[in-house]
Amino acid sequence: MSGHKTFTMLKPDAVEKGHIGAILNQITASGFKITAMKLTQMTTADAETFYAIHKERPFFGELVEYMTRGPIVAAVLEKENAVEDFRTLIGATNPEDAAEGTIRKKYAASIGENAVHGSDSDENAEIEAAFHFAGREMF
Ligand code: RTP
Ligand code: MG
Repeated sequence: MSGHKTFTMLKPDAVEKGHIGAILNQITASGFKITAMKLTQMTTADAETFYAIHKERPFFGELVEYMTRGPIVAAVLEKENAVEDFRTLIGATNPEDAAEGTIRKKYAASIGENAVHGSDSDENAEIEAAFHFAGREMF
């Protein structure tokens, strides 16, 4: 059985451009329930840990710079089949490849600055939610 929880971040570019409300509206209109949420800013150490899987990739430095340059919205979302359905809702990593109507197609500027994060597995959803939220902040 697939899990019902995923973790998302509205990345600094989405916050800078004033897209928080529109993106959250699309997420909730698509059937996701928000069970934890905050505006926060990642430190360099936070971003290096969160994206540690990419540390050997050529874009790692840029990714850490980008993810720490301003506030993000971190949130935990619940829905049946949450991880897969949320990845469908946000669209491909590169907005040029993202399906019409997806969040990245509408709000992302480039593969590097792509507006939103979505967990890629049930296991990572749990790890990422616990990275950003204390137990009493998740409902
Ligand atoms: P995310 O983890 O943020 O949900 O994105 P994703 O699964 O779609 O993509 P992933 O391969 O995990 O890459 C993480 C983030 O790194 C940046 N990136 N830049 N310049 C590049 O070629 C490049 N490739 C990836 C993006 O911000 C991507 O979301
Ligand atoms: Mg990823």
